[in-house]
Amino acid sequence: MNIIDDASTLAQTVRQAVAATKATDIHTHLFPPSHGSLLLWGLDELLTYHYLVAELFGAAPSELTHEKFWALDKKQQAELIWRQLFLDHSPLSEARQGVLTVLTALGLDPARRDLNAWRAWFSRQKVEDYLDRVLELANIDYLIMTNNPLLEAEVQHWLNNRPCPKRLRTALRIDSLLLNFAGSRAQLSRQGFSSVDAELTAKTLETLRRWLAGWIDRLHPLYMAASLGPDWTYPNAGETTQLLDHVVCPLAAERNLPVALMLGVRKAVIPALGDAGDAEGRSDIASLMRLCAQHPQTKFLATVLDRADQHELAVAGRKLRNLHIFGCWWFCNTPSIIEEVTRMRLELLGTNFTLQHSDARVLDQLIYKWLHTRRIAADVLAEKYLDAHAAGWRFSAAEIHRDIRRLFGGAFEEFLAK
Ligand code: HDL
Ligand code: ZN
Repeated sequence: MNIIDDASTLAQTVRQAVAATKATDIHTHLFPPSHGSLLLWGLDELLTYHYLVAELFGAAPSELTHEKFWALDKKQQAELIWRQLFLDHSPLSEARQGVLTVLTALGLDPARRDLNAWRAWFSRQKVEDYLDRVLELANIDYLIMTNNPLLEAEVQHWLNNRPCPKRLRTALRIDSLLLNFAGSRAQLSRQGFSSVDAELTAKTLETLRRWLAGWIDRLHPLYMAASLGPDWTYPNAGETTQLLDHVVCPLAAERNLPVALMLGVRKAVIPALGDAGDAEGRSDIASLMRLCAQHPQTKFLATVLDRADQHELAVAGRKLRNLHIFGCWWFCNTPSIIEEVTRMRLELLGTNFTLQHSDARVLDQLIYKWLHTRRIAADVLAEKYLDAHAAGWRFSAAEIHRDIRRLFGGAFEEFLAK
């Protein structure tokens, strides 16, 4: 075992390991190329990412109403965003810098400021090959999608057995079931589950277990997931508690599938913004801990949207062996918060957490979301290894690579296999 004796070699080895280690992207909104327009990619999709749509209305003159923006076609929307957020106001936000990082990584010089030249380049890409190229540039071994078994636009592709590359794995997204059971009954009926009463009777709960088990058998998901709001508490007298207790958690335990809970989203606070209209709030981590304790045979993954909840979540991750903490989600996926949260999690959890997921909605974003994360993680990890070195510990390169892989997906895979 070649032990590293000096600090500068140690820091260099850590940085090389962070750059070289394949990451598993455990939460994205990407789709197989065979699922057609569901898979977003290319310049105009990059520029009309809902993060940039939100920023547009903070920069544009008030004459630009939401309605006027949505009346434009995708190309016109992209050009307006380019003008407002890159030319008239400099690209200093994370989402804007992400576009620049992607262009540079693809060999398209952002300083040229030439949308049409870049559009021509993208038009020459074949999506199946481009997918592989992006995964290589982002240094990802495989990614996990978000698959909603109650969304007709998605369901049709799975029922028609459209092909899906092995490097795209599934996750069953069940917000609609947990939060809008009444509104889910029509789609359940269209899938042949018409005997679902409005009330959550024992018979209905059994039917819902059968329906969900059918999707597990069809999609072979790595986990089931739901995003819940700041108002979520557990237990309570509502349907979400009953569905967690009598459908989701028992089935998850039976199939050894984790339940991923993404806490703190305040949905559609500005409906006119579409996907950009969500905000966030504090979550009740005590409810998460009660759920984990109530279902000791079920494994839970969790991430939170509010920066202020991150410490309490990390402490919860120290207490519960069936809870695994992951990612710097959404409004926490910014350099300053990734740095703060990663440092805190290393200090509280060692390597027992998953450092990041991209949450990418546009394929090309994988490049910047992982490049930016690796840049920040390398600095924080080098600091922590140097602290241990200064305290007298000595590392081998193999141990460092082992640790980094754990943080970039290995700990998640160990948790799945538990
Ligand atoms: O609920 C989620 O999975 C969130 O990630 C939302 O999709 C959100 O709109 C998003 O894209 N965040 O990055
Ligand atoms: Zn997401």
